Amino acid sequence: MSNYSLTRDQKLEIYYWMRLTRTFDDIAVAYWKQGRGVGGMFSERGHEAISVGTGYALAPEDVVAPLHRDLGCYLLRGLTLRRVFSNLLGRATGTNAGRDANMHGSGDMSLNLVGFISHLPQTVPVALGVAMSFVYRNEPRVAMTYIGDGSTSAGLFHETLNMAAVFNAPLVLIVENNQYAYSTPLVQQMKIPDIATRAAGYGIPGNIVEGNDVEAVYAVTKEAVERARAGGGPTLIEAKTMRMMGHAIHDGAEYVPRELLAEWERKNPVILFEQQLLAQGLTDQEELDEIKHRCEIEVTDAIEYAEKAPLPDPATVEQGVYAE
Ligand SMILES: Cc1ncc(C[n+]2csc(CCOP(=O)(O)OP(=O)(O)O)c2C)c(N)n1
Ligand SMILES: [Mg+2]
Repeated sequence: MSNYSLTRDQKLEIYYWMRLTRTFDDIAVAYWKQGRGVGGMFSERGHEAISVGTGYALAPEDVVAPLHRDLGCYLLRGLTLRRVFSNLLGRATGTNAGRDANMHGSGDMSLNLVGFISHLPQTVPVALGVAMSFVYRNEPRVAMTYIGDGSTSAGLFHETLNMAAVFNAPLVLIVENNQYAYSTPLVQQMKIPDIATRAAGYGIPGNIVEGNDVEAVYAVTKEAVERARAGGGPTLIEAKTMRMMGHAIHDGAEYVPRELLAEWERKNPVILFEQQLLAQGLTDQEELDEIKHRCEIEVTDAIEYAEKAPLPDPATVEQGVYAE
């Protein structure tokens, strides 16, 4: 365990981002199940400790490229719920102005947030490019990105990690091992139980962390980020969790054993953190309930805003298109 400790205010801030993410997720899933959604919707249920704990370890000047289950990271970097829900409803006020009613492309470089590239794992070489730009400019900044367990089987993951290692790039790569890639369980994907062991093949540190424990996720990430910033090179962190719903909203995940889900529901990262905060004597149920209530108000506001927002003007269809 590292020496990076968090203050009470920081812990409550982390709790707020996790709770906001979960509230958003719960309401958005219900919204889609009522047939009111547009396009696709990925649930990040179960990933809250990873997206928030890792994102919180970055400095504002660092650059992060989150994926489809990292809503918490987008939000804590400053992407507003209004813009996120607008995007999910394909509105002009969304992050990609209605080009993709999903999280794809939902970045904002003014927030040092690279938009999610749908093609997996293309975000990894992009993040390496960002990290190398910091080396060339001699800036003490770090790039961080994510990859799913399934996507680590793609060649690009290996090529990029090797290059990052050789160039000593300030890159932190978070493997979100949620045990499934669509309907493919990890055991059908690789013969090793721990993806982090692959880091040794490139000569870089590979850490394993309990992905539902936000304080542990924060500590291991913060250590990797500060090592990268100090010129210590890249780190791979495997955060173990469970995808608690289907791949996306259309997928009922009937192929996932119910006992496995029940086992991981007992390790619900948001509830686990609540219990830790209470046990540490840092808060009481009343304050936690107040935060929950605030999150519900914010999500409701975002939905109302997005529903009233305009659809994109067809005349703008060529904006942002660079190919001929
Ligand atoms: C190159 C490419 N092939 C296929 C897909 C379709 N696809 C989207 S997510 C996904 C599964 C990814 O699994 P994993 O990497 O474990 O991430 P998770 O969704 O579990 O977080 C697939 C096959 C894609 N986006 N890109
Ligand atoms: Mg997966």
